[in-house]
Amino acid sequence: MMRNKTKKLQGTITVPGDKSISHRAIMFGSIASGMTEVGNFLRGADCLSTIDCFRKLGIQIEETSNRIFIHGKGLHGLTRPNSILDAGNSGTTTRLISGILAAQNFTVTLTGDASIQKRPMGRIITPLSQMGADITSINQNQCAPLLIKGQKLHGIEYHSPVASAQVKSAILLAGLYADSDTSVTEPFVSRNHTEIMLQSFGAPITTSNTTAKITPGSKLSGQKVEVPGDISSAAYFLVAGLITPNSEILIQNVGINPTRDGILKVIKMMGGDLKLENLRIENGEEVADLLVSSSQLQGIEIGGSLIPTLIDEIPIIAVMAAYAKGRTVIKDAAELKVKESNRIDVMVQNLSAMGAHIEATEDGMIIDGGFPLMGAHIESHLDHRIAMSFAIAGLNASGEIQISNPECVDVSYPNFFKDLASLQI
Ligand code: SPQ
Repeated sequence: MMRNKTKKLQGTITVPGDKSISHRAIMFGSIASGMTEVGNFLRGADCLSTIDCFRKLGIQIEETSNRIFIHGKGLHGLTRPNSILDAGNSGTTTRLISGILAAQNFTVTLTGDASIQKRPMGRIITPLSQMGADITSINQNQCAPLLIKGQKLHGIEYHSPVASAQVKSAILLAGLYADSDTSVTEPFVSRNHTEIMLQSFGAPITTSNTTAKITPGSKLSGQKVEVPGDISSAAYFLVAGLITPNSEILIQNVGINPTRDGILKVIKMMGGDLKLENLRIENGEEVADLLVSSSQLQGIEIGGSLIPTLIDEIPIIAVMAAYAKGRTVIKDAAELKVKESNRIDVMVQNLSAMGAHIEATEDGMIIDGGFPLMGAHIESHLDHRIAMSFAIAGLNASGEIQISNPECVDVSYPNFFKDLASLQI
């Protein structure tokens, strides 16, 4: 079936709360003493998995429409769950909670869906074991399900081979329980929400260049956390506004933490018309309203320290590159292979099906932009970021896009399709 291209997108939207920050608020609130109140919490499937795990660990968590109240029981208040902990589709839940569970005085089994059971957990098992943790991959493949027998931990100085906030956070959380300081040094700085929020809960954390260090021994105190909008969710509308003719979109209340704002830099490098308005700081996190208008974009090269600041935006950046003039090269992004899907292969398969000129490389992709895109059947591989990226790619294609399992967007953005429709006037 043929379908007309979108003529224009116009309007103001507010994207849901940041997924990374929402997870952390539940986790840190649970192991803090006293009440933590979380506003603008992301009620997406991943963050609900985190709530479910901590309820099973004995924490009372109340939910109103978008506020969450966590009755924290302190660092040593978690209790042995009566069943397996299920992290669903969430890598963040699996890896961060492992750091906490490694130090408890009970044993748990932690698992997740089929995708989680394929994602690498050796990257946390190795450093946590160096701290004295007892973690076994039940299928002996360095993936979940994991059997975690809580132990007394000691501090380490860990040099991580990957820039990963999940690895860093798992180690820092275990470090809260260790008998001496723990530090993590990364090749490049990854998102620093754990450092910012743990500090506001009262944990002594210091950072210097690519190293974060935690000193154990202090208790955490419950806080009021207001979660900013998720820049990873805003990215779809930023690109939609840039690649659709006659468009202007204002996205309100977006977190623009410098360890997450690579997408904004890339848009500027590609010549996109993007303005940041109403800049402010909330709970130590930078926040702004973002205004984008239709733009003629140019291909660019992306790699190095920029990559961790936009790792989850690479699928939508690839879409933007397919609509830009000239060549875009994305390198140093091999981490994409171990996300909810292999995001290099899946982007190349699906964008090629639409007629884009794209090839996979060892650590990224090369896109020659500016060729007309057409409708195609898109395989989401149940990956929320793939489904959302192709909903945007389809706006300016001739012909219809059919995305398999589009409901997988629920992981990070349950109202995505409704919000997109609201801009199509
Ligand atoms: O939680 P999950 O499934 O790993 O989610 C993803 C995503 O696209 O939403 C990755 F697939 O985001 C990660 C991100 O890639 C969330 C995250 C965090 O909150 O700490 C950090 C990044 O992962 P990593 O492995 O680089 O630390």
